[in-house]
Amino acid sequence: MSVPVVGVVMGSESDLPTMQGALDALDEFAVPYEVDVVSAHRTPEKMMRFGLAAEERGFQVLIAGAGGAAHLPGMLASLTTLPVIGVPVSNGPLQGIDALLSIVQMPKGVPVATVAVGNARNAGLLAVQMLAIARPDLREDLHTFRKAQQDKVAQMSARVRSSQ
Ligand code: RP5
Repeated sequence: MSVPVVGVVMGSESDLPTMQGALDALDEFAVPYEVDVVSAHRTPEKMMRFGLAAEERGFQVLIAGAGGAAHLPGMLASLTTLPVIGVPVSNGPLQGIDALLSIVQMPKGVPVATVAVGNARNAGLLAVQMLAIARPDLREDLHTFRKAQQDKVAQMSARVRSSQ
């Protein structure tokens, strides 16, 4: 078993369908991760334990998804110097805008990276890019991934142009 290098946490099991995008991206690049439910307001002691132990446990990046007031990414960032990527989860009447503003408006001194509402896939990809700083094999895989995206758009372009 590989040692997890990315810790993926979310405030509730109800966040999992959204956060699956991050897990899928990490799987695609064969990046080992650990996933858990850690709630900032319902299990604050577990959040403290997780955040404080994250570095010595070998994680290199944390991804934290939460909806509503979304304290989890910022609170975890306050407990570790590891980079934390927050995923605003759309949950409730404000459709994720509440979570987005809560995460992106982190006061100065403790940064939190933020992706678009519900875009956990980008959180996974950003984590891979962070790891690739020290992993030439991952960087190569990222170049291959980007090339595949370009090829898909080239195919779209050809289809659209030939349909007119
Ligand atoms: C937040 O409250 C969670 O991140 C979730 O997005 C939201 C609702 O949680 P549940 O009521 O579905 O458990 O803490």
